[in-house]
Amino acid sequence: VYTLYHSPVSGNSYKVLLLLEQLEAPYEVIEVDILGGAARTENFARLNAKRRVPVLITAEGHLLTESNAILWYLARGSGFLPRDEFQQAQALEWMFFEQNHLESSLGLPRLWDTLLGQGREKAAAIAERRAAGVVFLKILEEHLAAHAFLVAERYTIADICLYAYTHNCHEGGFDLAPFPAIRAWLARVASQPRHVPMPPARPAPR
Ligand SMILES: N[C@@H](CCC(=O)N[C@@H](CS)C(=O)NCC(=O)O)C(=O)O
Repeated sequence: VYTLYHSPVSGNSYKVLLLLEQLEAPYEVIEVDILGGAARTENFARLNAKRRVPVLITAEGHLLTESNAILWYLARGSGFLPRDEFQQAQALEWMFFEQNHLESSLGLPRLWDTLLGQGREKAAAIAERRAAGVVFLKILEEHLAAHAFLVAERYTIADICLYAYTHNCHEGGFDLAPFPAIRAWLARVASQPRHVPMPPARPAPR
């Protein structure tokens, strides 16, 4: 049985939960109230010095952080990771793009503006992330206009990874209307067997 330290507002946590569900793997969840600061405590730092979720504990008691490393570990030997080594590298290519570019531009306006209600204090940073995010959405749109899925023409952990912060980017003020290929791909991902939705962001009281 896996143990997942998880937050329902965290897209990085959601990736792992979604794959565990789709693998039909046995797991238990320990919920961490990250908006209340529960990941920043000394107690939590003893578990993960980076003070972040997700954290996965394997049945053998090994601990793994970094959502995309966890996806990779869990997907080995399953249909969610391509067998072909070049396609594996292509999956990583998208997953690094997600961590370097997509997560921080699509995800942070949702966190700052909607979840934390810091839209006024962080207005300049949010505008900057939104502008950057549109550039990255265009890159994704161009690829998905020619491919049903990100890699290998089928659903893999690369799709799970990029879905996490793309499907809810409207909660951070993005408009996906100009991106029909992304919208069609989001629907394809959401219709995969054993898909579980991520709870919508509850706006912070202003
Ligand atoms: N690169 C890490 C990022 C993890 C991360 O940023 N986690 C956020 C939630 S999505 C977190 O735990 N934040 C807690 C905090 O800021 O106090 C991953 O992919 O797992």
